[in-house]
Amino acid sequence: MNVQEAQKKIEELRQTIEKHNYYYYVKDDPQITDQEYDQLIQELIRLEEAFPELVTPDSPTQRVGAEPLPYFEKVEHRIPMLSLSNVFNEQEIRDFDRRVRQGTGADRIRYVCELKIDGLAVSLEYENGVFVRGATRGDGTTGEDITQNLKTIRSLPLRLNRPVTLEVRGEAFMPKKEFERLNKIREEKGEALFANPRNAAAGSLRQLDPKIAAERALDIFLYGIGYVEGESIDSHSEGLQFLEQLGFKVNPERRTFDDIEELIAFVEGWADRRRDLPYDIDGIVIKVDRLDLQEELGFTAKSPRWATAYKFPAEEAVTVLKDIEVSVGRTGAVTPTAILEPVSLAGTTVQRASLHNEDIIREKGIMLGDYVVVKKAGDIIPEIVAVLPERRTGQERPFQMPTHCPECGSELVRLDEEVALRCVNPQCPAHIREGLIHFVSRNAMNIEGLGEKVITQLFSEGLIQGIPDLYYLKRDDLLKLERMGEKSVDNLLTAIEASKANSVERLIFGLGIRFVGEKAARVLAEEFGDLDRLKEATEEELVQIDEIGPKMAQSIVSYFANDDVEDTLSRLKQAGVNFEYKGPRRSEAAVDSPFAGKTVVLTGTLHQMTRKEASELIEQLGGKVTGSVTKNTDLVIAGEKAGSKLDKANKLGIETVNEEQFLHMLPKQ
Ligand code: 3B8
Repeated sequence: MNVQEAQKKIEELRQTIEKHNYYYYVKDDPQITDQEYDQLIQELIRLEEAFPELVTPDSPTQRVGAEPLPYFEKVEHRIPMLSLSNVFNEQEIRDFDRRVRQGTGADRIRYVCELKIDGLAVSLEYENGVFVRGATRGDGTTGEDITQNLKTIRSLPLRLNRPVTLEVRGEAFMPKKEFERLNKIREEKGEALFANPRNAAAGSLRQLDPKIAAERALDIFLYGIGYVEGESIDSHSEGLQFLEQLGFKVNPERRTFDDIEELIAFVEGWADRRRDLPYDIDGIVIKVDRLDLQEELGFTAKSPRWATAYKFPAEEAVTVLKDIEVSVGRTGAVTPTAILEPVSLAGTTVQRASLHNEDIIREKGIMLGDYVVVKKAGDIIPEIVAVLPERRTGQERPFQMPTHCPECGSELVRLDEEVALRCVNPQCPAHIREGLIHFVSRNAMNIEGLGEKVITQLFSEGLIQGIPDLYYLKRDDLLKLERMGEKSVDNLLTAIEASKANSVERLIFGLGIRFVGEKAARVLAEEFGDLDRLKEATEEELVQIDEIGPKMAQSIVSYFANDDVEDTLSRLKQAGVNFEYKGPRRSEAAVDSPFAGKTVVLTGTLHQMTRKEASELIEQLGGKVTGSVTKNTDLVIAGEKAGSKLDKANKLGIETVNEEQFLHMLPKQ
């Protein structure tokens, strides 16, 4: 093969590869297999090795393998890279809209809303359609040249569909999955973990050695044009379409609005839906669509007047770790809890955070007095995700786990393969008290008026020593307690009495058998029908059941083998507590149910019931409810504002129904 032939073949290969790159990484819709793609790359590498003079910087082979840099070159932005002003609530959105209307004299404005990707702002320059330079925002005027690192991002086109010269802006980010993968590897290697995907993305792009970025699957969405030569574009939405046509990855979740009410509904709708996205967003960007109006509005010193960012309530905050409290849970597990300088997080004030166990304290290198990053995951207790060692003063002190139970003084033990330290003294008051709190809790026996406070009070007054004592409480004894009037005592006794009639899955869950959660408790109830039958079950019998594994089976059998448990159960029975399952039995439920044996995913908002209620119904009807859509999913129930899960189901050709259709599938009452 001569140079001319090689040149022609190389050019063909590059175009083919870039095209498939586009389908795979930008469109998320691969047209060839990974092996076929690899073959194309290998062929190109072979040819480029044979004709090194034909290698160009925009060749797909040049995405990785560049040498480490001594430092980053500075880049002056031709047009400053400003940042966005923020708004935090509906009122501030309306205020923004009013300012825009006043500034332009228009009484109705068309806006474009985009997801605000939580990553690192970058600028990309293309000359005649070839990627020549990429930079960070820096201080807005001067950034750093991170071209080598940006080239490793597969969705970033090295060559555009047309030979345009332009500068585009976007957000480089790390998908959540990649972040988890990366942190898992770092954890295994004993390396410091990244606090969140944004830090991980920024950390990767600020490395002088591009091999590090190349090992991490970063991604990029483009959202704006800095400058472009020889194009006439009249609106931001046209601009985004233009970027898409050139081969850039532009976020599909964008919408234009002529009505501010609809815009507000859209923006607020994302506060919850964002959790379903495969990447982090921290808000919604609102932009005036017409470029002439943008120009008319202009900029303040720091940010454009034609755009703003609606920020979701922060789900992460920085605060000081004042102390670590150690408590004993109902399984005897000793758990450390962080006592924090109060800080506002996702709309509430947080003063405590879960530390799970000692290993986490050691892994993250947490010291008393440290600045820490706290995060709210869903609606549950916040947790500490990272320490900020750069903010240490030298006054921080290391934390030592106690060797003895803080409640009963017995020596703590670490059971095989477990991370948690445990107090194994069954008489430990903490143990018993926590077990009682669990027993009465909402998802267990659901005894109203009996919370943590009252249980602690009853316990410390010696009125209850164990679960069955609850059912033998005397009105007169209760009346002697502080802050307990006749009315509350009667209400309490009524609630306790009512709990006797609960279907047995609540009791099974409430007993606090290790590894038996709410779901397993229901399965056991459905399977055995009553507690006396379950008590006699053997391990072999238990592991026959789909949802019951060997660990749980063993735990159940050894629980019922205990003499104290025998006594507890007979006293409960004597008190009149129901031992029977009141729902449809497994074998009956499965008959004729459209959910029997089906794997179902619920997404979006339901109006006739909560997702939890829906999922209980489906399970009673023999279905299995899971959290994510995969090829094993049989049915997706999509409520209002269903997002990526619904998209995925459609893509995979999985049957989907809306809420109304779902209601029709349920048996008539
Ligand atoms: C003007 C427009 C800054 C931004 C902008 O997803 C400006 O538009 C900006 F001065 O920072 N993170 C986006 C995102 C960020 C910005 C933006 N649009 N979608 C983002």
